[in-house]
Amino acid sequence: ERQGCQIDFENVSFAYEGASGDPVLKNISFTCLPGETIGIIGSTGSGKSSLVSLIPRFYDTSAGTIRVDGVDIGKLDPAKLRDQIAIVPQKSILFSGTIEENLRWGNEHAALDEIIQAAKMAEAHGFITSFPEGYETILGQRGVNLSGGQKQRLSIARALVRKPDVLILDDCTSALDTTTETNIKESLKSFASGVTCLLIAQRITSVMDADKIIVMDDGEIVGIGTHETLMKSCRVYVEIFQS
Ligand code: DUT
Repeated sequence: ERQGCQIDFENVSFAYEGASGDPVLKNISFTCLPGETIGIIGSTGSGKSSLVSLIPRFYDTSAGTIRVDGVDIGKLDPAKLRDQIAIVPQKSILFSGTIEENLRWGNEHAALDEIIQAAKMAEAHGFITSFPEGYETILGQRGVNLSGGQKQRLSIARALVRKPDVLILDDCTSALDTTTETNIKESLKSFASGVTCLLIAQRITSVMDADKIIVMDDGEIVGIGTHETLMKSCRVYVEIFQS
């Protein structure tokens, strides 16, 4: 059974190579317990994507330490680390090929029923089976064109097929209506009892029921807590709520 990983950030700072001026992340510290869902919210450019990109070591920190299950990720094999972590990026990356091939990408050995189960959790099974060719439907230039929300659901399904210990959703529900988003989050809860989940979002409603929410502003954490706590204590959070 999956447990999910614990993730610790300790005084992490980060600047993109060659960039001048202030670092993109300043003195970031937080703990995400195994199986927790953490929401991350903040204005555009506040550093949300940069923060999560450090976890699979797409970039290395400039200062501070990130630990996965207590081990400094600087000491872990990046390939092994990336095997445990699935990131669904802001812009879904699908290729010309069948839906099944797209969903299998990153886990070539997945059985078809695992793929279908993942697609069901991501609210994609319905529209997939509405195509005459179903999972054999070809995407891309000579195939069907999907809506932005359908692409997002396939990207989420692809990540679930990999059965990660850590699932990172980077603002990838923005094109979904709130009902679809809520349904996905509900099914993730059963799946996610064993997965640590980081959920970047623009809308407060997307993160409201997370175990805790991190509020980012200009590369810094300006609040961590539940929705109720932040509504009472975090000016930036209330501003986002009211906008
Ligand atoms: N940045 C770079 N190089 C990159 C990516 C980002 O210099 O390859 C800068 C842009 C911005 C800061 O880092 O000033 C933080 O960007 P990030 O994408 O992490 O912010 P965000 O909170 O995820 O913004 P958004 O909500 O628009 O995705």
